[in-house]
Amino acid sequence: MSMYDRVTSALGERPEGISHSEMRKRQHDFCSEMATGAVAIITNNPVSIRSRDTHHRHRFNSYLHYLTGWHGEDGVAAFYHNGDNWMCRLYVQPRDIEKETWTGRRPGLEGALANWPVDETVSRDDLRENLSQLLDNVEDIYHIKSLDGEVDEIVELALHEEPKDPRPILDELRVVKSAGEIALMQYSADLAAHAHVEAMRQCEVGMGEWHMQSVIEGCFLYHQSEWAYPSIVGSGDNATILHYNENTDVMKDGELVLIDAGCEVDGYASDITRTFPANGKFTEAQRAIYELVLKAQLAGIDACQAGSPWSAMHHATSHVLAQGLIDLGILDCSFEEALGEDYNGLYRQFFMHGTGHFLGLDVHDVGGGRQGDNKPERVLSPGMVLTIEPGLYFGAWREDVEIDSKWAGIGVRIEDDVLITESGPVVLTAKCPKEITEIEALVGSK
Ligand SMILES: [Mn+2]
Repeated sequence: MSMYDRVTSALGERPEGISHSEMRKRQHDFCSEMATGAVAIITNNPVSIRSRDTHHRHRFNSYLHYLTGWHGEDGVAAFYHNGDNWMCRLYVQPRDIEKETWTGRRPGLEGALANWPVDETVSRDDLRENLSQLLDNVEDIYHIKSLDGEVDEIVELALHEEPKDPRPILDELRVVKSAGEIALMQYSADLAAHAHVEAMRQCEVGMGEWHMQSVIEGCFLYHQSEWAYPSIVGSGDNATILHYNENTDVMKDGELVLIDAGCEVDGYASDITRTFPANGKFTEAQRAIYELVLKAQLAGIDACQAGSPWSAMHHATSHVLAQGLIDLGILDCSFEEALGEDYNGLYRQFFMHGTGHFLGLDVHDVGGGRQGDNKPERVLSPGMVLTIEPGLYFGAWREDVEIDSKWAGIGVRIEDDVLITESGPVVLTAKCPKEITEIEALVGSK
């Protein structure tokens, strides 16, 4: 059985995408937060040049996707109240056989109206005149700037002041996931979990980091998915570089391999990190660090309780790591010094990132909560999905801190996706093993 078929048979049915009625409810909930005289404009993401006349693969704007499911380039949704109801007007590229021959099919005005949850469609060619008219004498305009230059100009001419930002309203809606969204996120998590399992199975000393990347991303593509963020495959010291994604080194005997990779299903991201020995057997030092990070991760997951403040999970992982670093003799100080007054103590030399982030249509999803966000602390509630991903990094290349040769070159991160429920945390990525015995049995077992 090919690895792709093995993943297929392990996966359940792919869930239906978000229904039109759910998108209509989102539109309703969004518009209800605005005054009836307001107009909200949601644009698509711009295309970006990859080389000369070739573009990067386009990724739809998550807000436009959330409200309308529309992906077409140049798409713009405008929400306005017509006196009786909130209306969703969608500007789309009109049918054009000549252009479609080159760049692909367009649903056009009729197709978009028939098959997307919108009330009206207007040609993008008429945007300037039509949208300007809609905005005439409107004082409350909601608009996200810098995505669509033409819309920016139209809004600027109509308003002469800064538009309101619709994101705070939409982010509050997006941060709590519906049953339909959770089903998609579970599938996304399952696919990424099985892809990681295959990478561990295929791993052999002497293979390239890029081979692991091809296994993981091949599994995504084979199942009509793609990466949610550039895959990180770091072996040896590369595992200690947080956003390493060159993936160009050969995996050597005695090294750890850290893979941080996740996929997208109907826009919903998964985000998994696993760390394993290239040769299938942890050394004593690697095992000690791995066990400590795993202990911290389990404590972090335990702290994902409805009603708990966002920071509880970071505090939980930090306590375990600070004490563990002392117990291993890596930090020679008191627990108070290791942890620091504001969780910025000596342990941060080896754990320099946050414990997690929200997950959804964006891999670092909306809703705040990330360390450094200067907002009131969020309280976890059922339907929220976040990652728990503590790590410890002992880069041999670091000059800022003294690292005993015993630990040099060890980088470990363990990351799962966690759904908050009334009855406690549910690990969506549970199908990806993380116990040492499971990993040692898996690596190289193809
Ligand atoms: Mn993550």
